[in-house]
Amino acid sequence: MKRIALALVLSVCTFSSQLCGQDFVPRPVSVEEREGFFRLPTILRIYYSPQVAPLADYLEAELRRSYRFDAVRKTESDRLPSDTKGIIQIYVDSESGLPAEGYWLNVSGRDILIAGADYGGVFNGIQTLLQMLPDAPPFCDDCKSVDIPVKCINITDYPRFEYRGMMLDVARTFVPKETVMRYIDNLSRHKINRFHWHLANDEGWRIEIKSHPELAEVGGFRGGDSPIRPVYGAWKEKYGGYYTQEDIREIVAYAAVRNVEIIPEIDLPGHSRAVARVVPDILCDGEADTVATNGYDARNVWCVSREENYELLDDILSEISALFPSRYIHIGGDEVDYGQWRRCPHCRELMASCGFSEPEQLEALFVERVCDILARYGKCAAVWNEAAEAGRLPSDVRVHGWESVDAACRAARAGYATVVMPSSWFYFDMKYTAAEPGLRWAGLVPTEKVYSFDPRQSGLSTEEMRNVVGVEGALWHELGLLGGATYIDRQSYPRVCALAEVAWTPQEQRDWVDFECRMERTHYARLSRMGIRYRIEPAVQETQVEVYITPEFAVESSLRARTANPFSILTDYRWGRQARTTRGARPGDYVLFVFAAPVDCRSIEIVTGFSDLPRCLFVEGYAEVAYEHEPDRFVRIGELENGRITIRPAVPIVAVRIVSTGTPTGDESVIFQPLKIVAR
Ligand code: TNX
Repeated sequence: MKRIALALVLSVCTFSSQLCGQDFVPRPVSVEEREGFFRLPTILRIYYSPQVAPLADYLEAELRRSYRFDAVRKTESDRLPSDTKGIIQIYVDSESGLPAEGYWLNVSGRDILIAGADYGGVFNGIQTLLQMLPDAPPFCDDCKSVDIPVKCINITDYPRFEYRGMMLDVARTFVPKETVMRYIDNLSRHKINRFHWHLANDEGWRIEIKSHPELAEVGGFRGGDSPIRPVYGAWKEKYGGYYTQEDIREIVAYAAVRNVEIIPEIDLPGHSRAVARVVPDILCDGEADTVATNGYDARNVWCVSREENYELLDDILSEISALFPSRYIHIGGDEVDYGQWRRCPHCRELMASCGFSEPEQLEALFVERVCDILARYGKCAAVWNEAAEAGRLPSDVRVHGWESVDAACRAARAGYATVVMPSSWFYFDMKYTAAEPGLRWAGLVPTEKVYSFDPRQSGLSTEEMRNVVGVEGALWHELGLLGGATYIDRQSYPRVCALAEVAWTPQEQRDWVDFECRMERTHYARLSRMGIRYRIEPAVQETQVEVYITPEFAVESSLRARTANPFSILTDYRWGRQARTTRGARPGDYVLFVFAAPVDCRSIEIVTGFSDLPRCLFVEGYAEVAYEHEPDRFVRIGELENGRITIRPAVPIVAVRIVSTGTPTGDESVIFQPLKIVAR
């Protein structure tokens, strides 16, 4: 069925050029194809206005990557020569009347003109032009004979939203400088113009701060001799990395050429275990906890009442402000656990003296103080939506609504500039489909769902919609180490393509079938040429029907289970329920399942830890079974991998035991999922 549908889509593509046009992604506002072709000459002449000098170099480099020219001549000039034959002109036309970042692209038989409303407009026009260029011909000795035709066309185009963003979390998994640059480059080819760079969280501090070098030198690593516990896959060796200020300057400049503004984020006052391990004094009780790092509950929170904290933050933010030209610095504000503040005598005193009844008012106070610091460096704060609900913040704060559409709407209604990025549409660490890698707490996020998002459906009035500055996708990165080298690309693409079109193209011009067709016919091939290892839809598999059986058993363990999550939860085999122990695993810890009667099955899957996330697990261990014919002897049958194992006993068994051999992770508990036993 799927195949027939695809064939239909492709035939629509082939026969309706109007529907697919040049298969641009994102689709431009207005495209008018004309007769004829422009042929790229072997002597390439680029005319450019002074504001876009870097783009003349960029365009030359792009064209050279694909084609060979006898010579390239670049001329800085606002005016064209009388004979324009064969030239490409790129210029800023401040009187174009086009919206910001808009452009005209005009390809005639004689020349190619790109006029932008501003620098960004010219950059966007260049992207559209690059999408029109044919595949690179193989290099040849006599290039003059190589024909590189570009279809004659008139395009008028401009973005739907000024903020078209993508967030990358480099705290949970470190992403090397070159990969970050490549990521930004590929975003810019989709006319994404904001890169939200999540630089610090519980699991790592990734930016060099010269006045406090230990933040990155110590806080940038976990495991081994680091005070930060290992987590998320790197268990044995010390793992991490950070960007020097020189790296950052290089990346910022690289992004700026590509019309991408970088918004750095340091997550405050919660999600701050990494910095708290390096500078325990920032905490209310001044004691760094020794529990494993954890993205889900934020127990390491900066003390609000400690004056020295604001001095440290001033040092940090002054350096960050100097490095990033963006007006906004993202200071987090999500998932703050107020427990520490409730207990801290100084925070309680502060609450009393301010007349506060709720600790969340302290969060608002904290954000306000950080805003004051930022203001001194000419910056404003961006925050996650929780911070904006904690109290009234300065009116120039920008809010990222991630929890839900509603959360974003509340921020917009309250008058804040709002970036709409509800997790159920825009979190690309979620799975595409149930059988693929990723998290799933915000639901499955297939590309079609991303594409379907229209911020107007949120019920905001036209007036309130004006506060919606745009949309953003996010790639949180807890699973990066397990996902391997292709993880970032795979989770991002093709969802970024859909996001780009949500952000750029007028709603009336958006259509899923049309988008899919442009992707299939042309854009996937472009992604390949960009070197993106995008996700390929898994083939529908002829699956063998698996029948699960639920034999009765009893559990014995060296670990004690919590009252609310006893081992007996496992005995009714309901997937989704889990047993949870009172402490983490040490070497020698075991769980033994003893069956009431011998079990003859095809396989048993044993999963320790969360079902999607490598936490609270046996990081290393093995499984052993006792067979029916020799019930008192355990035979080792395999090693656990990332806390799990599927065993396939050939003959009936009476018991199975898993034994931990790994180093303790500092996890506060071990979680056990129900067994999955497949009938023979
Ligand atoms: C929630 S979104 C978080 C992140 C996690 C993410 C995992 C947000 C502001 N907080 O810390 O990485 O879920 O999907």
